Formats: sequence, structure tokens, C-alpha cells
Amino acid sequence: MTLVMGIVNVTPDSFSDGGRYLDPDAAIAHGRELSAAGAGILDVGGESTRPGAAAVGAPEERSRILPVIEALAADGARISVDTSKPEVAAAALAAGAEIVNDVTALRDPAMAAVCAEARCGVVLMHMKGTPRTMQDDPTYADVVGEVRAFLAERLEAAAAAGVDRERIWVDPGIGFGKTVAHNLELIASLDRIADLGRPVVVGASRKNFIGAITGRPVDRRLGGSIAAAVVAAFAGAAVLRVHDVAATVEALRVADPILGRAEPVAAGAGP
Ligand code: PMM
Repeated sequence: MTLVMGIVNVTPDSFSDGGRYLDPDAAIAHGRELSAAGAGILDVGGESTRPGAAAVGAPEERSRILPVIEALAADGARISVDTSKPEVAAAALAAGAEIVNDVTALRDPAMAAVCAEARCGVVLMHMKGTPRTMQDDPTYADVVGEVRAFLAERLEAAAAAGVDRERIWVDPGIGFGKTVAHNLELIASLDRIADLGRPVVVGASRKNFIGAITGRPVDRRLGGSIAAAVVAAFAGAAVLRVHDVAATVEALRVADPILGRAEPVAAGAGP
């Protein structure tokens, strides 16, 4: 089964849901809804990585996410924390998170140390530049080769810092310093990322490249997001980071058995 990571952004300014779940109770209710809809992981974040987003201090980021992580972990949900700050990651792990999803791929050695010490899961994501600058004319000679080489290097660095290689997932960072064409090429070529030997995470849900292609605003990108999710699964993604969990899970119930990733439907089951 392709694993679905449901997004819980406890931020005022994320790509598509900024401000909707800034209140902890709203975020907790949203996380519970995503779990009920079939999310295998809930990715809780307190700082937007949207192009041009304002930076948030660690105390503010912690106070946004900790009550949400505590409540959802107490329900038994598997939680990843979307943060680049070691002190936030450490607090989130203590509150029940099991995975650190770091869009800066443990470039801060203190973050690598926190992850090694906690023996947690880690998502290493590729980003060109910083969230503030990443969409200023990103250029590559060979986008797939460069993203792959970066992830290979970060994988070695994380392992050298003591993170268990078996707990590392890699992510090409759709939308993080990429044009529309770069995003499409990366999704089409995920097999080259998957041959690093670690599960591949893809987050395409509602992103700008889908809007650029379909002309749809961020709240009307479901069709494009499902297309990206299913093609990513076909191309080798093991984990899909999405906003629309129910629709993605439904699409995967059809796509996964075609891909040989699910048990066949029981004999005699209805249409
Ligand atoms: N995208 C966003 C935030 N965190 N983490 C990973 N691993 N991969 C992504 O593609 C990713 C991420 C930004 O998207 P959002 O604002 O819609 O949450």
C-alpha cells in the first residue's frame, strides 16, 4: 500500500491552508479527520515554507505544534514533525512524534544529532536555496541528477552523524526551487531517486505547478493533485504527503492493486 501522509499545518500562512488550523483544537480535529480518512502518518508543522514566508522563532513554533502532537499521538496516530529547528524537533519527539521531516535535510548538524540520539525516522528533502529565494529563477543542468546527488550526499551525511540509514526517507522537494518543468521531470523520473535504496516521499498536493497547469486557485486543485499523486506512486513514490487524504486514499485503492501494491479484492466482493 502506498502510504498517505496527511498534512496538518498549524500556521497562519502555508501554501493552501494557512490560518485554517492555527487554533490547536481545530488542528487536532483536522488531524483526527485525516486519520479517519486513512492517513498512515500525520505531518504536523508550525512554520510555513511557502516562498517568501516569514520566519518563526522556536518558542512560537513549539507552542503551535506541541499541544497538537500530544493529542494526536495520544490517539495512537503516527506523527512526523515538519521542522528545520533542532530544539523544535527534540520537543516534538518528546511529545510523541516519531519522524522528523526536515525540508533542509539535516543541514544543521545539531538537527542530525537530535535525530541520531532519538533514533527517529527522518525525511531528507531537496531544496535549492531558501524558502525566501528558492523560486527566483531556479536553474539546473540536470534537475534529476542534481536532486539525486544532493539526496545521496545528505543520506551519507545523516548516516555518518549516526542516523540509522534504515530509518531515512528521501524527497525530491516538489516546488522547492523548481519550475513547472522541473517538477514534472522529477515526478516522471522518481525511479532514479528510488534507486538510492530508500523510500521516496512526494509532496505535490495543491502546489503552484498544478495551478500553473490547470489555471485553478489553490482550493480547486484536487483533480490535478490526484493526478500527481497517482503518477508519483506509479513512478516509485512510497509515501504521498497530501492535504486531501480521503480523495487520495480512494484513488490509491484503485491505483495500488494495479501497481501490485495491495491485496487483491476478496472474491465475491461487489463492484
Ligand atoms: N512541502 C511543504 C512542506 N513540507 N515536506 C516534505 N517532506 N515534502 C514536501 O513536499 C513539503 C514538505 C510545503 O507544502 P504545504 O505548504 O502545502 O504544506
